[in-house]
Amino acid sequence: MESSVAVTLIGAPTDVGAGARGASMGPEALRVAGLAEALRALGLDVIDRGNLHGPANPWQPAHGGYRHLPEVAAWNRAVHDAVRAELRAGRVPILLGGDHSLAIGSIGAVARHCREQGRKLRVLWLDAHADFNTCAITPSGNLHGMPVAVLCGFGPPELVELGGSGAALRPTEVRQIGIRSVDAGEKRFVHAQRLEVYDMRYIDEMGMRATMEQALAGLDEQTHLHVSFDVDFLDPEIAPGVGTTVPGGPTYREAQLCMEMIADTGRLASLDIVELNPALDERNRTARVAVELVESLFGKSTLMREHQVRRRG
Ligand SMILES: [Mn+2]
Repeated sequence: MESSVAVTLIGAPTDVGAGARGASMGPEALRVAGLAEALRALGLDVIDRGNLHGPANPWQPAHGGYRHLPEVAAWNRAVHDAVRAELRAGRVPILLGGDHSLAIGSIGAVARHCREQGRKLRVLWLDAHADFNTCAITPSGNLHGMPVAVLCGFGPPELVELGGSGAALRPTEVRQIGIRSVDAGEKRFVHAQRLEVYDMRYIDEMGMRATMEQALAGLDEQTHLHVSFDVDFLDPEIAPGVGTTVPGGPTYREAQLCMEMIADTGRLASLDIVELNPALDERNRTARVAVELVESLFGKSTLMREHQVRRRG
């Protein structure tokens, strides 16, 4: 009998990095939708640490190319320390955002942990957007459009060096899936940095199965797999409760297959669930869809699958 997987929920109720207010209510909406109960029903050991604390949203225009940089840095320091503590305790941290700028602290801590443990890292970035802007090319200054660039070393030092000196990630450690909205300057930068992007056209042409086989290729027992799940990855038909809806995303079934194929690897070791915006949702239905997908990410399936039979045997 294998010991059960231990996960920890960490709420980060802020929207300081976003262009719309409301993602600050995301952690509570996920709790109300029954996230902890759903994971416990799968046999996981679940601790909910409640919410982190940080500065209020000052709702100011950009200064020097960034909106709310001191506030975003403060929130990310709190996220970094909380995620790091869970990883050191051997648990799987699940960050409940909050906007996607919080991935800077979360993945910063994961990358640091992997360096210390001599483990490889693979980041799956499920998102409608590449989030690869810098202050020089951003149209808005909103830091939730910049976390991948910051993690790769392109950004202000107070964010780039949050998890130690130097860049947290190499672009080769990232796979982006579901992308369908990239700003003009960002497009050139994604290309220049050779980010591996599986955009919606790729998914349309190849199908989700072949896409995920590519994105998950090369994982081994030494690989820490992190999933950064921006809820706007999903088609707005099934997930209207986000600040930046982009039509033409994965359907419910495509998203389920994506999550199930990640679960099948058995390598998932940390997770972000971000950009859920209850102010724009309809009776919390987007939160419920997110919970259903996270259940699949942790191995819920309709039937006993081959690998589960083998593991239990
Ligand atoms: Mn995002």
